[in-house]
Amino acid sequence: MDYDGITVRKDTGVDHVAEIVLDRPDALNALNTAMAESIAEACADLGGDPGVRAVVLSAAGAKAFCAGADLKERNAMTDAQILRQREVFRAAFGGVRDLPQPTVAAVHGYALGGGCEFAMSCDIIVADENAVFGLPEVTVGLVPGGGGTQLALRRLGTGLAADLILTGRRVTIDEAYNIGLVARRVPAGEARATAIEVATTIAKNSPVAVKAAKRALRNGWGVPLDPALDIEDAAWRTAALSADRREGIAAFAEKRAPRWPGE
Ligand code: CO8
Repeated sequence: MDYDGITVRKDTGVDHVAEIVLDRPDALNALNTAMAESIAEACADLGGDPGVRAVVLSAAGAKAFCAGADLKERNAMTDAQILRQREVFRAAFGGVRDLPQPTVAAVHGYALGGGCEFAMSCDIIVADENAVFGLPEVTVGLVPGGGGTQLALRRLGTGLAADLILTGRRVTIDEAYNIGLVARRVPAGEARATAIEVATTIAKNSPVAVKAAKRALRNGWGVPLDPALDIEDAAWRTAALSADRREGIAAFAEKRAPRWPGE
């Protein structure tokens, strides 16, 4: 498929691991309309591909993961155009968030505004020592709109989410790691390789179980305990009644690697 502003790889060199690369390095991978359309299309394709078991979201260039929405493109837009663009952007962020397979963000350099929201839309964030996160939307008259207010609340809690979103301040890797925004902190230049490793580990597990566990993690947050445990129970039943579960236990008993049917 022809994509604009991103590169999509199904041949990462690792079985079952695909990669979406934000690929406008001259603009610090800022998100424009064409790129957002491409991200939504790529997610629809990868999400429906049974050969893909984990997706890495990485970025080209040395300086940034993504510097947010393309403010130059927006500068020339009317209100009506901005509203139309919003729907395209929502589809892009929703596409990443709603991928049924686990997603791993590989962050280096700036992850600001929409860039931070893309990272938070992934299940796991790997970031290098030079990563800088922030939700500076209020400094340009906006509110985070790629899921940022709600994802920050869920990941960080009300106090920290308010601090970051209302001040628009930047967060260096030390703080990002300490507050749990970043799951794995790695030396400069190693975020992508580590994210691929994480995705590789995930892709070796039962695809049915991994997707069901992701659904439970995502849908149980903020739900009272008893209905949340029902969500976990539904995930458990999906896995327990699957061919993957039968294969997983047989492989354990026969002391061999499982060959997942994926159903
Ligand atoms: N849009 C367009 N171009 C950008 C952007 C951007 N967001 N950020 C950087 N660039 C361009 C610069 O204009 C520059 O281009 P040129 O060389 O042609 O002038 C090039 O990238 C390099 O940037 P700088 O020279 O500025 O590099 P610095 O190292 O000096 O600074 C920064 C890097 C700190 C990242 C700085 O560029 C910056 O502050 N950028 C803007 C960051 C920002 O405010 N982002 C938030 C935007 S709002 C947003 O993301 C809302 C998303 C909502 C989406 C959800 C809708 C549903």
